[in-house]
This record gives sequence, C-alpha cells and structure tokens, in this order.
Amino acid sequence: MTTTSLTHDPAGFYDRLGPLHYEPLWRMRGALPLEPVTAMVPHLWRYDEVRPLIMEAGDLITAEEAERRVLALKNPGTATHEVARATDTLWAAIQLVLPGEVAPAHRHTPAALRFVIEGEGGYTTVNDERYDMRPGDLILTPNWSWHSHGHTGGAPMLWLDGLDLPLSHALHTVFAEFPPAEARRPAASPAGPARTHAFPFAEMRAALEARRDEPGDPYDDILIEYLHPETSGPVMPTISAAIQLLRPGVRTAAHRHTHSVVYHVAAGSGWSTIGGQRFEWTRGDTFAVPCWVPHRHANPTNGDALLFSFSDAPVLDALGLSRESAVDEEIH
Ligand code: GTQ
Ligand code: FE2
Repeated sequence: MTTTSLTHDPAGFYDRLGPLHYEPLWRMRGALPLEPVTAMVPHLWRYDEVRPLIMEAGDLITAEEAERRVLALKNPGTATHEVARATDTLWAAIQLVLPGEVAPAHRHTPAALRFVIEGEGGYTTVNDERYDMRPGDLILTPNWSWHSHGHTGGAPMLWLDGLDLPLSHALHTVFAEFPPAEARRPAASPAGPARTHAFPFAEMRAALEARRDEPGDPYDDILIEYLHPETSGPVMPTISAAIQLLRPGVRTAAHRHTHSVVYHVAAGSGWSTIGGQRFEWTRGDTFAVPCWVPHRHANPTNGDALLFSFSDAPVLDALGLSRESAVDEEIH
C-alpha cells in the first residue's frame, strides 16, 4: 500500500465518514499492534513517603467520614479522566485505621484483598465473620461480600489494598451497596475454623521455609501462590496472589507476560529492573509491573527478602490471553 492510496480522496469520502459515525480500518493506527501496548509505566511507591502522608490524612478525616481512609497508588500513566490504578486492571492503595475507629460495612462487585503492613488489634469483617489482622496476613473480601474494618488495639493499622476495580470499571460492572447508618457497625462473631477468607503470615512463611533448599524458579526463586481452600485455584476469579522468597544473593532471569502485577515488599530489601529501569526497594514499598514489561528481581543482601504480589492472571487465563516469554538479559 502506498501513501498515495491512503490520501487519494477525490470525492471527499473520508471527510464524510466521521459525522456519520464510521471509521475506515485501513487508516487506523494501533488497532492491531504487533505486541501489547499500555500507557501504564513501571513505578515504585516508597513506604517512607506514603506513611507520613496517610498519617497526615488521619488528622484530616476519620475512617467513618471517609468511608475508607485510603490513598490510591496512581500509576503516572493514568489519564486524568480515568479512575486511579496501579496497572490497567489493578487498584493498589494504602489504608489507615486508627485505634477505636470503624470503617463501616459495605459491599461492591469489585473484589478486594488486604495485605497487612503494620499494627495489632485491627480486624476486617467478611459477611459478619471477624478476621483479626496481623502483619503479613492476607485477608480476602470477594465480589459482593459485606465487609467492614475495625480496630481495638493501640497503634495505627496500615495495610495494602488490592482490588480489580479498574477492570470492573472497564467492563462497566461496578455495583455497590451502602446500608443505612444504624446497620453499619462491624459485627463481632469470630471467624469459623475454615478461614476461607484469611491466610496467616506464619503459615506462608513456614511453607516458604520448607522449600528453601529447592532449586527455585528462574523468574521468581521460591514462590507460593495463595490457593482458594475449596477450588485449589486462584484466591478469587479475577485476582491471584502469591508470596515469594528471594534467597540471599539471588538474581532472577528476566521475562515478561500479559498479566500485570503489583508487588509489595513484606520483608528485606533488594532491587528489580522493570522495563530497563532499576528500582531499589525495602520493606513496605509497593511497585507496579504493567503488562508485557520485562522485569527481574534481585536480593543482594545476606538476609531473606519476601515479596507479596497480586495479579490479574486468572482473568487472562480464563480468556485465553495469557502469554509469557523470556527476555534477553543483556538488554534488560
Ligand atoms: O476497604 O473496603 O482501597 O471499598 C478501595 C475500595 C478499600 C475497602 C479500597 C474499598 C476498600
Ligand atoms: Fe470495600
């Protein structure tokens, strides 16, 4: 096809199409890129930056007034009219609940998880079952489950929220329900033995420890996915979660995949390169790996590094859209 054939238009055909709501595919750019394209960029949010900011928000507004006292981690590639997002499909945020506070019950179609960063005595209720929150614990609040947060301890509770909110927005499937004020106090019945919605840190840490002497995965070193206790599949239909141990001195190989990932540093420190950019990280930091961006991780220290992560992999798997490839390490 020559340039002339794209501009040749003696009858003004192209100018007549727009007002009639047509567009010729042969003049479109980007409808079928050779590889995934995203406006999202690799980014890291430092805990020593966000912690003082969310504590400042603690003086500005109560958890109850705010509904949720949450600072979203907004990818610099997010367009101004779009809802905040860490990647195209994933929401990540830091939430603060102060001693004695309540974040009232509500429910919504976006699915959520919480990974506890600091504090003792906080809890989340899921459909009126109470789950206590300790650092390193993972708590799930699936699609349309009632949930609230409370705090009977003495020090601030901070955690990472992960939701499929941008995906739900893209699909225009967001519903939410906020009951009348008198029905919104958290219920206090203790969680049943099945603990369908909680994964204690101690158990995951022990599981990683038991696998310490295995060869490890070239891209992830020692990684354990959190599995739904009944299906043995991903914890929720739209979000999978994992915790990984990067053993001292480990440097993983580089790869890329169509699912996007939010990583959160649960312990230790190290660095990752994402799209050729190097990010140094330490406990509490959170970073985003957008779809199809090459990345690798390293722990150059003498101690263990633990990364919690969540991704949209179950969505892509279900739709036949999962792709993965190794990347030349000389380039990345
Ligand atoms: O804790 O219920 O980060 O509804 C975003 C939306 C947290 C929550 C978020 C939410 C919540
Ligand atoms: Fe919520």
